[in-house]
Amino acid sequence: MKTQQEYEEILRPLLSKKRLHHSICVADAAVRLAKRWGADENKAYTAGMLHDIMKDTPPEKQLKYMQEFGIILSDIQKKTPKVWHQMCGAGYLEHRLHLNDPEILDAVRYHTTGRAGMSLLEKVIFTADYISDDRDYDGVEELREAAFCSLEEAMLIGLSFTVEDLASQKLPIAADTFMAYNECTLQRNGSKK
Ligand code: DGI
Ligand code: FE
Ligand code: FE
Repeated sequence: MKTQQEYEEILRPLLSKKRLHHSICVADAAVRLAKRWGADENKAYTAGMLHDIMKDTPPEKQLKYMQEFGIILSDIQKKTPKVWHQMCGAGYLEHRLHLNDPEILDAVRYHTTGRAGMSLLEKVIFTADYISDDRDYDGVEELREAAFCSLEEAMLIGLSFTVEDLASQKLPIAADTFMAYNECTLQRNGSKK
């Protein structure tokens, strides 16, 4: 486990000031959620700090990295470049920074899309990214409150928001996003019966 300063030194050459600030805010939210829901606080901090490590890397360079790391894109994935930074980020952490904790790598790998069967740490990072202090969108307060009442309910609100937003722009939606969304709705309806 590195200190905040050490993580900042890793991230500073790769991220804009704003994105570095976002990463610090997500790490902070992730630790608060980890405390609330009993996830590993150190892993939550690390994954939160590093989750967007490839976000400011140009798409062409991300493609090169993914080739180097042996990441093969599906046809839909090829058409969703905004999602690449999650896979490329996990690959970069593993192959360039030699971070080998599979839980942290998966939390980064699915932080944008989510997926079915997410681990607690994956849910914590996914949700922290929506509620971090730097976020300011309509409904963020509602999501912040929800996240401390039910992580799954907060995820469903976040996923619905993302699916609606993408569909309104007629953008392709990642298969994992739908799988995560469906699982959240099914669990919720199941628990109501
Ligand atoms: O990296 P952040 O901005 O902190 O947040 P993020 O990793 O959730 O990325 C959000 C961006 O990714 C936003 O521009 C919407 C886009 N995105 C998320 N899921 C999908 C997607 N874009 C497409 N086309 N399809 C998706 O399923
Ligand atoms: Fe991201
Ligand atoms: Fe983020």
